[in-house]
Amino acid sequence: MKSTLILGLGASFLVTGTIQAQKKQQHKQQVPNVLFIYADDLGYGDLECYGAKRVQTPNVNRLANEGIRFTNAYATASTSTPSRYSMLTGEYAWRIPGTDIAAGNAGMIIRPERYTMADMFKNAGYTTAALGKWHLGLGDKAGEQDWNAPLPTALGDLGFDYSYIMAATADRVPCVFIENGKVANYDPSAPIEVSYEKNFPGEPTGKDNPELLYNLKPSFGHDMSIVNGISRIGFMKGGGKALWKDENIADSITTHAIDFIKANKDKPFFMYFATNDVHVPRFPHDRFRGKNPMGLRGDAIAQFDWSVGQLLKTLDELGLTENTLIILSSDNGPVVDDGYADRAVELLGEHKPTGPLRGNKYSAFEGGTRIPAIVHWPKEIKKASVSDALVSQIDWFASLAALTNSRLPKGSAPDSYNYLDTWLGKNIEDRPWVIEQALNHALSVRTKDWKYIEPSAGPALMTRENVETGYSKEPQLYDMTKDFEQNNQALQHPEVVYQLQSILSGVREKTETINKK
Ligand code: NG6
Ligand code: CA
Repeated sequence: MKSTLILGLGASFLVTGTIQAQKKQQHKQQVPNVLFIYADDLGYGDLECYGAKRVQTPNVNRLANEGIRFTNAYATASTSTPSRYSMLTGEYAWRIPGTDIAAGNAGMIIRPERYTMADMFKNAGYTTAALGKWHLGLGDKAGEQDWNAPLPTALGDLGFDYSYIMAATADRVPCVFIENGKVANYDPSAPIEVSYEKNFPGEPTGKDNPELLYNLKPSFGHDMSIVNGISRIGFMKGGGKALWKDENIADSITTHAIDFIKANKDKPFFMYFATNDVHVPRFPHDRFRGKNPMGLRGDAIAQFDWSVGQLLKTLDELGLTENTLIILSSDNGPVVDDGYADRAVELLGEHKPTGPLRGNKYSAFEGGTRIPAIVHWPKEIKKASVSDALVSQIDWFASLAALTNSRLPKGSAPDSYNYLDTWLGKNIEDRPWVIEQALNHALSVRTKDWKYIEPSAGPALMTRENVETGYSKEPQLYDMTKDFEQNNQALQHPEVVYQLQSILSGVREKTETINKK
């Protein structure tokens, strides 16, 4: 009797213990939502938490004040398409032809059979979404899309359950949002035609009809079809009600993102939230105008910060902030005049879009690829910090796969390594080297101490953009512990040049690997 009682008690303790353990386990396994906030052309010096003084970014400040702010974080390329390609596939874009700045009618650059970051999240049980700027092509074949029907290949084939995107950039046609592979708000009375070769008869262009440019005029290029009083790259016809108004782009993207978060609040979600800000044409909503001395470029930064704030507010209201991992970054460095007469150069004042870095968007220099990067996850990151660890966006794929306990199919994300602990501030382990790609495909290798830029052809200065490219026929070596790429040390340190060249050729040949899972 006694022994039965003890046995019985023991059993019930055991049962309670198991339930608790299960609950704990479930709790432990409650994976975070992952929200990527990916700005366009936002520079290392464009946010208050990175030293900007002439524009306020309170919402991004909050993320930095509660999370990890990185000072040595890199995009893989100094322009959008290769940078985004690499990030979403975990493979350097320069390995794959056809990954340079895409036209608005490019075919889908990441092919459906490719295992993407979105596939990884989907397989891990997440609901996935892409919002905003896409710039990685749509449909099967360049120039052959029928924009009046569902596209045969779109983001649904890349692991995204939901998408509300711009095909390319705001300065490229078609100027419509595409929702789940179809033009959003489609207007049957105004069928859409797109060409990057020739204009459609009778359609005005920025070049021939500058009087129709009531919102923004180009400073160079961007003189083809006119939509919303702004001329663009490429020709389009039709669109009617579906055409976007530039001043509402941030509102549209943000509203759709909020709707998605609300609809998926009870299950884990992955959202790729890629803003149009602060890319050209910069034409933010009226309510952001005139609050900073830098004109439209400053207003676009403020609008970006507002979008961040709206997402944070939504997460706060739904009680999701604690267990949402937010990664905020940019696809490449900044450029002040990127082809529209928006007075960004004249009104810049003391503001330094790249902070102390040399070069800009397009460059082999640091200004092209070193970007702001902030990681925020209250549940895991209890102490805010600034991390000087050397990190690259190429590693998000493998790092997030580790986070979600995902096993990646053989051959997928070949250039991505798991640096989750560095990203979460658990340590400050550097990547041994980071590879950066310039517009002309010149590659650089950055280690903690040095940066090597391989010789390449091309102008030292892009005159229209006023961008120092860093291209040179001579090998360049910079001591990153001393200054910001001012003194080429290649002749003084041939052994370092040799060492970095070997890393680069090893990465090219795929023989140089990082000894990490
Ligand atoms: C350039 C455009 C520039 C911008 C860039 C792509 C001209 C003269 N310049 O060719 O305005 O659109 O492409 O930027 O057309 S990115 O951030 O999407 O890579
Ligand atoms: Ca960009």
